[in-house]
Amino acid sequence: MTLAERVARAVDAAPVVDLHTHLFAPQFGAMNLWGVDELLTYHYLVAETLRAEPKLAPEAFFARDKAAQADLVWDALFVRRSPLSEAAAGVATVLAAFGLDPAARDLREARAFFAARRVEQHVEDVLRLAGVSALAMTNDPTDPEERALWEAGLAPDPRFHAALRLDRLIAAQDLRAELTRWIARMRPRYLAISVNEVSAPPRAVLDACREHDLPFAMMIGVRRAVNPRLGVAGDGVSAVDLTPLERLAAENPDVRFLVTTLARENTHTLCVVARKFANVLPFGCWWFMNNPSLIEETTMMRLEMLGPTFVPQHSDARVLDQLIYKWRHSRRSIASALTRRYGAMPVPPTDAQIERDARALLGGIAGEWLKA
Ligand code: RAT
Ligand code: ZN
Repeated sequence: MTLAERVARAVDAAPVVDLHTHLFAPQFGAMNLWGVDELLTYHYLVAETLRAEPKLAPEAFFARDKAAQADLVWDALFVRRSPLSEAAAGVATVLAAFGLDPAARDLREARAFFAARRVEQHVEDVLRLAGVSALAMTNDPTDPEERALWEAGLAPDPRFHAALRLDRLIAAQDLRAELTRWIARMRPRYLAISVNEVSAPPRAVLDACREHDLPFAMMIGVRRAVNPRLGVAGDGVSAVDLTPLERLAAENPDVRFLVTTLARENTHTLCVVARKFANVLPFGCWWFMNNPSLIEETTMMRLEMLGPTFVPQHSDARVLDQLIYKWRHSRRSIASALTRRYGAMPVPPTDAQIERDARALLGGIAGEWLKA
């Protein structure tokens, strides 16, 4: 077996702990999204469809029901063009994994397949096909639908861990009380926020992290609603100054920070910050970075600068079935970067070494931070 094959085998076998998704455990009912219409109306693909079909006004697209939107996406990106973008290729990978034809002219066969699935079995099959053993959700108590479920005493599948999202909760009048209440109710594994520029969070957030021994996740570099006509597909990116992150890590050595950046230009600086501060854990290739070439490049850079002490990827899946492609594709990029680094060692690694590293990178380190 070649080195590349040995590494691929270990990376494929390593269970994933997925540090950031937008998935919901089956107990959340209709909030748990799956199936071909959900896959095709993923906002990454909506943006690509509206770009490919400039005569289709966003307002006209969003006015249609979900199945009609999915038909439009299928026609624009799969029938009349080849699915070459990462998000489109991902749908093809998922369909093929279920034995469906990614080159079908319409969605009849795929819809019939998903309609015949039982949700409990589907969750098991997807987690197995993706090799995912645990994951973090994104939980926002300001969302009325989600809030009602938590208040009704919902207990999620133990593989689906809560992560308390603060993007909107942070504006609460009595943030301290809200945090106490939702930490008690959700038992989150970390607190999280997405920001454009880094600034110190309110004192109540850092206090809650200390008191409950919870990491604080910062997702840095998003510029919301650059094109508001695209709705959730309309956000952009900018490279940002990470000096405030250094200050935050230095002033709060007892708080652990999970950090991902959206701009490719910020990847290197984040590695340098992490070299200086062991309480900063770089994780994932977020959103516009979640492409095979950038995952490989980013993973190489992180391996060269940090060794195997980071979390190379998270899926950011919004639709359950996406776990299959996000992790199959990411595993390839991670294996390729690892193979190149092992190739630079004077003595080739043993199978046991490769397995140890693959397990740490795919799930071990994330599992420690998530207590999963
Ligand atoms: O990647 C995405 O789906 C984005 O829309 C965002 O949800 C982003 O990942 C976030 O968590 O803010
Ligand atoms: Zn996300």
